[in-house]
Amino acid sequence: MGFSFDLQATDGSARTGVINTPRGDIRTPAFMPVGTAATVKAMMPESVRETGADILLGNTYHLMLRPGAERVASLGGLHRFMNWDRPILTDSGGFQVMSLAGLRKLTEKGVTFKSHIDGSKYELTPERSMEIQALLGSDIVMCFDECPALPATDEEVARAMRLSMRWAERSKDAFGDRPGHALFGIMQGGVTRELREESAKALVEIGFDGYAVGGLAVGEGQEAMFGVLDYACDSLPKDKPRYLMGVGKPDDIVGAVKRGIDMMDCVLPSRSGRTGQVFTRYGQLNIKNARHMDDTRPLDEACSCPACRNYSRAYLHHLFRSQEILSSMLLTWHNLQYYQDVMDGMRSAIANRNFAAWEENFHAERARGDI
Ligand code: PRF
Ligand code: ZN
Repeated sequence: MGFSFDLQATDGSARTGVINTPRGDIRTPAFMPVGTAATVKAMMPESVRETGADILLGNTYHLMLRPGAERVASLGGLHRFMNWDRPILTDSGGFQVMSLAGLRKLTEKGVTFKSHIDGSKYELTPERSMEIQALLGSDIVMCFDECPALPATDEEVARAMRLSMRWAERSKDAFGDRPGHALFGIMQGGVTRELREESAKALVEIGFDGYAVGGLAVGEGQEAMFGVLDYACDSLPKDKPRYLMGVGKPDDIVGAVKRGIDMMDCVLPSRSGRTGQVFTRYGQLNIKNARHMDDTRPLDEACSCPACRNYSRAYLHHLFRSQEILSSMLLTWHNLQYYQDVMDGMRSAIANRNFAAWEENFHAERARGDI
């Protein structure tokens, strides 16, 4: 059995379907929890699965530095290493090099950089990124690209996009033919329509199993991001999954799905869980706040997660204030559950063709605010 995408229903531009892989199905629209260092921080993989996640994201950059891609391969691959046997998508490394590594040098060939862990020197090229992602055993491999930080000049955005398109071609050649594994191209081009369309055309010409929209959520703001998505999705093939990289807050995700996005990933639910930020249907709260000190209610009485089924806000407040490890575990679980429940709600709404009503209720509940 190979890799395929079945589009099952659409409602306006929103889509629902299933990506079939040898490691299991991915229901779309899908949210991918981030497991950067071969773990979704503070969560056991079976708990991540219990929230409803069908797929995780892993990172080439972090795993090549520690513990090393060759080591993961010799230990049986990333799935076995971290005890997650369902699909894993890996990012290609370039974006993380630009945001995390020291002393970077970018050439036509690739990027050289110093590790943020011990300062030692590494090189990443499209070819090495494909090799690392194969060593990890990634199910969905991302092309090696360059994402410029915004704001940037049009010339700079165009240069990075055209380099990324040449790297996309090299990525495809290096990826080769790997039945059951997919390679996704990454669109760049900032917030400039002509550059986005040039990028989409170049990627479609090369031909990929799926298409990512990169270069967004890098400081341009939600309105500008939605503005790009309004036309970017139309320039991509209807029969292939579309992945918006590194997005986002709950309302970003809903707006992206409304505009035709099928997959997303973000550290927000897991990272926020560790800083006491909690996402609920009625908006965000910070469990650190003194008003939760004597509150016997759960975070959300409708949530099925263990934080909500078994514990009061008062207890969660106490755990956070005491810097107990269980605080990170419970709040991360709850946030991931909330994100997966939003995805589940959208999938059902699109299948029933009442996405507009679902979206209206989503915004109305958040506007209520008294949490
Ligand atoms: N490229 C890659 N990874 C990414 C991005 C990108 O543009 C983004 C942008 N939001 C997040 N992660 N390869
Ligand atoms: Zn909960």
